[in-house]
Amino acid sequence: MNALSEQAPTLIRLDDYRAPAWRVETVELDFDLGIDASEVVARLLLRRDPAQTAPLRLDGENLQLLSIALDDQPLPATAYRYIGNVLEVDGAHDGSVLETRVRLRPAANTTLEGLYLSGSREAGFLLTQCEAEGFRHITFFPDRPDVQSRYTVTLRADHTRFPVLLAGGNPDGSGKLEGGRHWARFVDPHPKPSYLFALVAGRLEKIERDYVTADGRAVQLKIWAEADAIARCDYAMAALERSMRWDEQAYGRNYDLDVFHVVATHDFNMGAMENKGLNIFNAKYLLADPDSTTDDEYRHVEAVVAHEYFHNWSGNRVTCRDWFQLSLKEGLTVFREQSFSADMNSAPLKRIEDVALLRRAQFPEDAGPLAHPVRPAQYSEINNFYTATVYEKGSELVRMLAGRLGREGFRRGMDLYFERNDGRAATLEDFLAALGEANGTDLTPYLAWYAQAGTPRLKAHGHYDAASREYTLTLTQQIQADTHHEPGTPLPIPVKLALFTRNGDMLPLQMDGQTAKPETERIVVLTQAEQRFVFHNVITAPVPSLLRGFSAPVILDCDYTPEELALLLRHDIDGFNRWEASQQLAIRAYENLRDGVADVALQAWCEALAQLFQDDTIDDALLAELLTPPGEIELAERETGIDPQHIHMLRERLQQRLAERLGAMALRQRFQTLDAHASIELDALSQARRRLKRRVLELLNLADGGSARVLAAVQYRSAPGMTDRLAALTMLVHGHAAQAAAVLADYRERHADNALALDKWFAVQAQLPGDAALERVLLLEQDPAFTLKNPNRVQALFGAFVRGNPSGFHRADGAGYRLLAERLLTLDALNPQLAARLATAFNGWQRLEPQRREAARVAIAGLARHGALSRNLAEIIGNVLSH
Ligand code: B3K
Ligand code: ZN
Repeated sequence: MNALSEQAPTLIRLDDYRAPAWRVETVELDFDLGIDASEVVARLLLRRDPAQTAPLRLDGENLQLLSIALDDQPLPATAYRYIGNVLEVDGAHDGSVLETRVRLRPAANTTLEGLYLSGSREAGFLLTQCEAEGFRHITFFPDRPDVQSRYTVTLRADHTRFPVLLAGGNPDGSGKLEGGRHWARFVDPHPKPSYLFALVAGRLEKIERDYVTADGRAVQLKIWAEADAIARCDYAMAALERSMRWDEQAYGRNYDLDVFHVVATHDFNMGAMENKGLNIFNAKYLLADPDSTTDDEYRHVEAVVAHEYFHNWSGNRVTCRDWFQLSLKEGLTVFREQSFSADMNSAPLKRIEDVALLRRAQFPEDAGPLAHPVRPAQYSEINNFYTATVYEKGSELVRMLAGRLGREGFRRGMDLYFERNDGRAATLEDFLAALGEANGTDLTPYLAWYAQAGTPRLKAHGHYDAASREYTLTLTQQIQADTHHEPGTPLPIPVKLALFTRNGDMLPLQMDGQTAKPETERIVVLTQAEQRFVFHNVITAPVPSLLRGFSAPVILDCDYTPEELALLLRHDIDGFNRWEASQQLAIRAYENLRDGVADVALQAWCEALAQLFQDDTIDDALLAELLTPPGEIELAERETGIDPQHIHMLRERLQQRLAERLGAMALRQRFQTLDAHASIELDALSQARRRLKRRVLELLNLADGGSARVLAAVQYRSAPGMTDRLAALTMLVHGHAAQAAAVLADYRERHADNALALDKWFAVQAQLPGDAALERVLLLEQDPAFTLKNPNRVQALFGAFVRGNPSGFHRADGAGYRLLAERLLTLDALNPQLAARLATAFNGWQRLEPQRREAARVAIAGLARHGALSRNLAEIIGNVLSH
């Protein structure tokens, strides 16, 4: 626990931003690496802002200062002060060189921030994680993204223990030293902020590929992993090449160093990190092979490899002025990654997955006590703001802008953005200015989106006048307060729409003042609190298809009848809106069941899907998604007095009604047809078949559990790859099938040496529905393979339980909440970032039904009273409790 955590948390405010008084032009870092102790010498060439008088202050946390010199003169103790994570130095001037030497303790660093050890003392390797503020755990530095410097890094270490030495930048020599030691130097020609610094040292294997960029640079691509994992890196390498080509073609962006290193580690707090020239990945998002990786995971690997690579421009070449601008790089890069994945796979499915994620993760965040604008106004611990809002909603905002400007206009804007801000630390205003200016338009009204928390609500009401053949669509938006709690301004909300006849044909959309031939799809932009849009020559009362492709991240409220939704579900050619119609209809059907009223919507949903189930022109993967109602978290979002176990039960019943309508026989036949193609191929068709097969088996389980279990048991044994095997395992375990114990034991043995596959073994069990989950979690904690020190394992057991299993976590007796509170305390002492992330599972407790709410409150309040929480956990608990 560091000193700061015992003080009252300081709030950092966007409005307090000041340009740095001191910058660092060049940094020379010399590392003498060892597992227990490493020493770092840093030589900083300082530049002073002539307009400011502040003394030189550098950030530094948990550093043991061994020596300090200014302009080659050792400093007397009276000339500097190291107090409260700040080193203040007297006598520095513009052009001074400050040299510090510090000692670090990598093996004792369980926070996985700064310099730390991955794996065991004997076989593991050293690595760094700096974003957001980890560099100050390595050396004294103005550790803020608007200080950009050129880095020269020299690593020295024992040759046998650390045969591979890597840092960001281009290699600049290496050699032998006395005593079995060696050295390697790296020079990065591109000035960068400290959060992009990285090093790796240890025993690693590599795969290599030569790559030539579109502008002719020869680049060596190297992926590094421990010996037992290197055979699982080929897919990532191919994905990297695809990403590099795509960024050249879609954005004209080329890679800019001679080498690009990617390293896999099993000990990582997040998905991956875009350090300049040396990306570091959580193994979960880099390693892949058919025997241990599901289709979904393959797509995640491809997406994360692309995401980190794309950061080289959106993040590294153009970085953020301060951490409030985080979405400038993250929202934009998620958008770029989503576009890439849509191009590589199925675009409508990608859109469905992205919106489903937004609704599952971001909407609840935005609706509860952790809500914050995409550009927050203040924070205590920046690591708590790597949120779904900054990432996913941030991406939606970029998507709206891209849609508004059109393909070419957006590219023109992005070109200007990169050109104008290359090498700079930019703001969201800079981004909107470049996009706007390149298109001769003012995009500043979109800034309002970045300043308000909460999901906007959009109401739509249509009126058809048969006599005048006019259709009037009235759109109304709810106005929310902005960052400063000032009454907000209306947001610009682009609504992509189409009108359908009752036969499912699209109507031409003719609006006032329009001369060109009317299109059948167009975007109208709502800019006021309420607006009417009138369409002429509409020959029949239409059914509107609104917000096509989810053209704005809002909650739409439209007075559709179940028949109208069923019509869109059958006929809409926008894959996303077709799915959306199914989702909306399923919600109504769910409400029919919940309220015990006439089941008109339930009938309409089942009938429409039964019809589509027979339609062999529809894509298998899309069909699988159409057959899936919204998840339990989404359903809960619409309610107050939430009982997650009741929601689970009702959702099961809803699916059972669908399964019965489709019929056990038809489901079995479909399963068999799909199963005849069982393979490990990764092409879209094969993946789509596996996706539908899984869904069909789940439905069959509800219509005829006996035969589904027999099929699942066979599928488990004969599965050619992980997708099918895990689907079968999950079904048997969650259904408490007689075979469950045997398949779990088999899986355990089969994948004992593969940490990522074993994580899934933990997760499947932690997601047992209902009260049974908690006892299983307690049992699994005792498993020799469980450890609180590995974030993936913690997520596999506790993350899956508290965030991926509402009916298991939310027991009526509150035992789930007490367990989480207890484990958070232990975890917080080891890894505050991880503890804080897990604690977000308490979000939304205020909306639980009274008994659960009280149990949750007691558990959270108990945590809050605990004196020594980390700043990370304290901020989350404080926020969760205070609203
Ligand atoms: N930029 C990193 C995330 C860093 C998180 C720091 N707590 C990965 C990414 O978004 O690409
Ligand atoms: Zn990112």
